[in-house]
Amino acid sequence: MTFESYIQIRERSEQLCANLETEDFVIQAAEHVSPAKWHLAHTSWFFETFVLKPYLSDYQEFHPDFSFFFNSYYNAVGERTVRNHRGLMTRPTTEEVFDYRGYIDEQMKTVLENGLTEEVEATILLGLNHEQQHQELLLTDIKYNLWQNPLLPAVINIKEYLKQEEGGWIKMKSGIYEIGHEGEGFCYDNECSQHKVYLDDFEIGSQLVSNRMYLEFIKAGGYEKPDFWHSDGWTWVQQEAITGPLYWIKQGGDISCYTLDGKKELDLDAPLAHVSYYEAAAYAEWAGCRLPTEAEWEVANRKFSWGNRWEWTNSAYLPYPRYQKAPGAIGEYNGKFMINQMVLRGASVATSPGHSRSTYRNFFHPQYQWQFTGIRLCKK
Ligand code: AVJ
Ligand code: FE
Repeated sequence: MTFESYIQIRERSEQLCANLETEDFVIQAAEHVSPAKWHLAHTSWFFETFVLKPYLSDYQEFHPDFSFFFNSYYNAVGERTVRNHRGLMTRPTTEEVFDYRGYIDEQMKTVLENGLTEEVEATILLGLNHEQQHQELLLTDIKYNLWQNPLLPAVINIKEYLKQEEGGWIKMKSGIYEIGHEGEGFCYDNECSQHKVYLDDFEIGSQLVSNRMYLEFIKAGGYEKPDFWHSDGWTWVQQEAITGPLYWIKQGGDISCYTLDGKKELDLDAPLAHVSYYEAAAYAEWAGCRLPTEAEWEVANRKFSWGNRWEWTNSAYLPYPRYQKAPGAIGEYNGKFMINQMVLRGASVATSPGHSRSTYRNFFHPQYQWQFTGIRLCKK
């Protein structure tokens, strides 16, 4: 690995924020999102904590309190800021966070140019993949934070609603398949070990559910009766007064939506985005279908390449056979979240280039709508 390949990924995080004003960097509109400033600092903290401190002799930390401020959830690293207080940190300033990034990159240059052991190289690679995950979170969190603003500002030129061709069904044969990662190239620990699964015959949609299709569900009273919903899903709809996907703006008969590129007319033929697992499951039930399992998705995806929305699967986020956590703090990266969350497959318009793959397992709690999440159906 070279400093050039490192800095290219690091710079992208800053490029995504190029049109933000200082005030935009600071707010945190909900506990599950973070301020842009926090993402920029936390990804630097990752390199400081897991590469610079252990491997660079005489490393001087940038600031003695940053380990506390920018630790996300690593108990083995120590105490940290309460999650829903991230937006209350007006200091360090945004400028200081950019200085922190510069300092970390300078120090990383020394590490990268000194020649790397396999162990350090693997940790840096994890750090870069971590940075890319946070690049997607930066986008989704900026969107959520600025959505609170009545001006509905345009801040990033991303086309969120790409057209897709009309769909059909792909027939898949029953049999024993292998899923999970094996061999060369980076993967997260949660993609291992590769293992066999038996799949019955199934049919999976060649395209994602469109806004138009989802609108039919709403018009049919999908949000007004419990029939199609899980119990938890229906409780969520009622408690949160949910009437549709996040970011839809209904005015009279017209529907527009908020995007990172500002308010746009909703393109009915584009793939639906910003639904929770509960909505995905209810829609599938209403349509007389079901969601694919993650194994079905992975096997079908090998022949096609999907990656416009994160697709909710019907699989709980659980360890694969022979799953092993890394020793120490890094072991907290994925494994401890294997409870109460659902697996999403694919990639989205906000995923960093080259970051996903057919074995990639994303995961979120079932009520969240703020990622670029969509629906692919399987026949019952
Ligand atoms: C895989 C997207 C659920 O949001 O916490 C960031 C990514 N892991 N830092 C998350 C992640 C560590 C993770 N998701
Ligand atoms: Fe993180």
